[in-house]
Amino acid sequence: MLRYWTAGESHGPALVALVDGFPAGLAVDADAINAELQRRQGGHGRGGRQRIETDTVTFLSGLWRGVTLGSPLALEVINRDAKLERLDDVERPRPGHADLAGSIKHLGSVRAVLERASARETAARVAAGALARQLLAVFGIEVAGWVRELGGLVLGGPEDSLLGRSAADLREIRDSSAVYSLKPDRDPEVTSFIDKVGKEGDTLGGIVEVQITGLPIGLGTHAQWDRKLDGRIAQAVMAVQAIKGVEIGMGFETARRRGSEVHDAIAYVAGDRDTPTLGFSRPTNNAGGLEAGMTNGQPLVVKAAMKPISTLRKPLGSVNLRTKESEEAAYERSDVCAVSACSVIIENVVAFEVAAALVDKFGGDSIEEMQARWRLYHDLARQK
Ligand code: EPS
Repeated sequence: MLRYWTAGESHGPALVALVDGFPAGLAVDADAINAELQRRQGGHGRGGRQRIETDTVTFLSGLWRGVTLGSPLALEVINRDAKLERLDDVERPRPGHADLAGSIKHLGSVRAVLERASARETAARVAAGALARQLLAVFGIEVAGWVRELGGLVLGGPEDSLLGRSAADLREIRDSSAVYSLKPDRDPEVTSFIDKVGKEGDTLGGIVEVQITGLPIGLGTHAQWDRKLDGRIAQAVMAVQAIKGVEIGMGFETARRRGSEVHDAIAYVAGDRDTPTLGFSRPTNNAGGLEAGMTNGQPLVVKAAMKPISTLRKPLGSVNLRTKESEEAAYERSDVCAVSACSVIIENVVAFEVAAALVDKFGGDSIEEMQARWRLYHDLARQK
C-alpha cells in the first residue's frame, strides 16, 4: 500500500512528507521534484512569501545512492521564513479560513490552527506527488495540469482534451503562460485582471484541470467503496486547501444530458492490441477515464474548483475572540490569486493516487517485479 502523510507548520522549521510503501529500485530525479516545487511557488498573483522561499527537497531516508530502498521515504522542504516562535496570536478570525472552527475545536489559539491549515503545507504534498509521478513515468503514464478558469475568465474548453495528444505538448504550452493556462495569448488580460483585483484588496479563485495518459485498463476497483479510484481521487483533491468542488470527466454536466449523450461508445482496433488499452478505444471520453471506480484506458480527466484565498487585505466582518466585539477580520501577508499554484498541487496529488492504485494492482516491493507483473497482466488480458 502506497500512502503518505505530511507534517509541518507554515512558519516552523520545515515541512515533511513521509511516503510509505514506495517500491525499491527507482533512481530518483530530485531536480524534477524541485522543478515542481518551483512551479508551485509561481504563477501571477502570488504573495511576498514566495520571494523568501526557494523550495527544494532533501531526502532524509529511503534512498541509497539516489535509488529507492523500499523503506519509508522522508522528504523535507525547509522553511526559510521560519519565525513561528516570534509570531503573535490572531484575535480576529478570517472568514473562510480554519481560524474560528479550529481554535474553538482545540480550545486553543488561532495561530496554533492557521499555521497548519495554511496552504504552505501543499509544498510537502507536491514533493510526494512529484516523486510518485516518477514511478508512473516508468510505465509510460504521463501527467499534465493547467488552469482552465480564473476569476470567471474561461481559459480552456473541450479542445484541451488529451485524447490523441501528448501530455508533453500541453505542458509546453502551459509552461509558456504566466498563469499556467493553455491560452498564453490571453495572459495580458488575465494578469492585469489579477493586479486590478489585488489593488482592490480582494482575491480570486478558479478551476484547474489535470489529465493523465498511458493508463492501463483496471486500476482501482468496482468491488469496495473505499478502494474505488474515483473516490480516492475525489478525497485527495477535495482535501487540498480552498477546494470546493471536484469533477471527473463531464462531471455535473452529465446530469443535464441523456444517457446516449453521456456514455462513451466502445470500439476495437486489432492493430492496437499491444498498447496498454489492448486495442479497445472510445471515440469520446465523457467518463474521464474512469468507469465504476476503475481506469478504462482513456485519459483520466479531473477538474477542481478553488475558492478565492480567504485572507483579504480589505477584510470582511469578524468578531474579536477576546472581547466578542464586532471587528474586521485579521490580515496577514497572503496571495491575491493562487490558482496557478493550485494546478500544480492538484496535478501532483492526483498523480500520487494513481501511483497508489498502480502499486495496489502490480505490487509494491520493487519496480522490477511491478514491470514483470504489468507484462503478465497484459499478456493474460490479451489472451481473453
Ligand atoms: C503559502 C505560504 C503562505 C501564504 C499562503 C500559501 O505564506 P505566508 O503566510 O508566510 O505569507 O502565502 O497561505 C495561504 C494562502 C493561507 O491562507 O494560509 C504557500 O507557500 O503556498
